[in-house]
Amino acid sequence: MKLVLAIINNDDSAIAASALTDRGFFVTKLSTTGGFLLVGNTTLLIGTEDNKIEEVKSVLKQFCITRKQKEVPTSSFGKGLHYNCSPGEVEVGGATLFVLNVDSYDKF
Ligand code: 2BA
Repeated sequence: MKLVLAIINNDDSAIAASALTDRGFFVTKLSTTGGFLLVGNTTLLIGTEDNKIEEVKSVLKQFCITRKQKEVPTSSFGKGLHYNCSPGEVEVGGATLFVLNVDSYDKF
């Protein structure tokens, strides 16, 4: 059993979660914030069997698009952190995936 943590763009989250649930995966959606841009993104938690990990990756590859995103140096939470940086653009994935081993999995 594995737990996939997939950090994806908010705009892709509904279609990606829906594609996963259509294929029988169980998905939890968390609202998260990237530490660099300090803007909202989405983290999906997907608990699944080892032999299904490639299918999860393939679905996320299909529905999560790489974008250019502007740095916002005056975002309220991050105000001051990038004070000396001029605003620029960064490429934001697609999806960033962590695949963790699960010691135990129960539902009561
Ligand atoms: P953010 O931290 O807001 O990062 C947004 C984008 O800014 C990144 O896109 C990358 O292009 C750039 N970036 C991030 N940290 C940087 C740094 N220290 N120096 C230079 N450029 C940097 P992605 O790599 O596609 O990451 C998208 C989001 O996925 C990140 O949002 C963060 O929430 C998460 N993430 C990515 N890698 C991670 C990691 N190793 N650990 C935890 N979260 C990660």
